[in-house]
Amino acid sequence: MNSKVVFITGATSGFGRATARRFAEAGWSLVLTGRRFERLQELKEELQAKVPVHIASLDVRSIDAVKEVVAQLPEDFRQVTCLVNNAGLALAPEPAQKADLNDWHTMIDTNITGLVNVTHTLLPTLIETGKGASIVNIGSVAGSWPYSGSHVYGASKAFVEQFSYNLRCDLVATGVRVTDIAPGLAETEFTLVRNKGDQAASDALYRTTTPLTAEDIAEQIFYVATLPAHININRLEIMPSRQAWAGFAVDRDKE
Ligand code: NDP
Ligand code: 8X3
Repeated sequence: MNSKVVFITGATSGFGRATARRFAEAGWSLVLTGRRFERLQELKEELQAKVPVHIASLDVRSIDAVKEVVAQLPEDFRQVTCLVNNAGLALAPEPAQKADLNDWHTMIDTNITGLVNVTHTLLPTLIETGKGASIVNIGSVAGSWPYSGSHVYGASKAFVEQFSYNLRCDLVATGVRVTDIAPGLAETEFTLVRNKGDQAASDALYRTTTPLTAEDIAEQIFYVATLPAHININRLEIMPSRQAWAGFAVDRDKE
């Protein structure tokens, strides 16, 4: 049995849940966190016959909560080898000038503050694990490519990208690897959350194309975390083959 431990934020849905299943297939012990505890319980029930599973309700925005969850890890789950910083969300799909400031703060608090909270708290453990340890941060194509309605979301993912590179510089002699995984269009609950529960809006985005699946991204996360210890994938940008970049926006006079 593989005794390595993966710590996943946002394991209640989408990429995080698929990642839990992928690492379980390979025999890793799982620390699964997220705010919706019932979903964590369901996932634990599904996977505990295969591997050891520890679940903890966690809102990554609270540093006190993060510290408590890490401090209370049972002995067999303490030596984390891989941290998957996946918890995150987009809100306010409308243009910046129409967006609610609270939504901007929620994205900053979750995608930036939450991610640094968990990273800072687990860094000593990951450094102790050393060679072969990894931090896999979930960024987005929105971190590199601007589009209308991305405002703070894309900017928060640009933070994830640069933070990942900067971490690499500091951790280069520790054996701890850092990767920014930047997915494009992927069908999860992401668009449902972005549109505040509007299932029709979510269905409309994915229905007439072929988006990535949560399992596609979980496979990439597992891949980068299980490469030989001397290899670091710095950034992996993944789009569905039916997605590409749009052109520049140009404001024109009416003729
Ligand atoms: P989902 O909405 O399906 O999953 C998001 C996860 O984040 C949930 O498990 C949710 O758990 C968790 N989460 C949200 N806020 C918090 C919080 N404050 N504390 C702890 N957990 C939280 O979307 P995805 O799986 O698609 O999203 C996962 C990551 O991938 C995000 O960072 C997203 O930005 C990124 N991404 C998504 C893409 C897509 O097209 N789907 C493309 C590129 C990047 P809970 O609500 O239970 O707390
Ligand atoms: C989510 C992908 O294309 O909606 O990060 O910005 S996209």
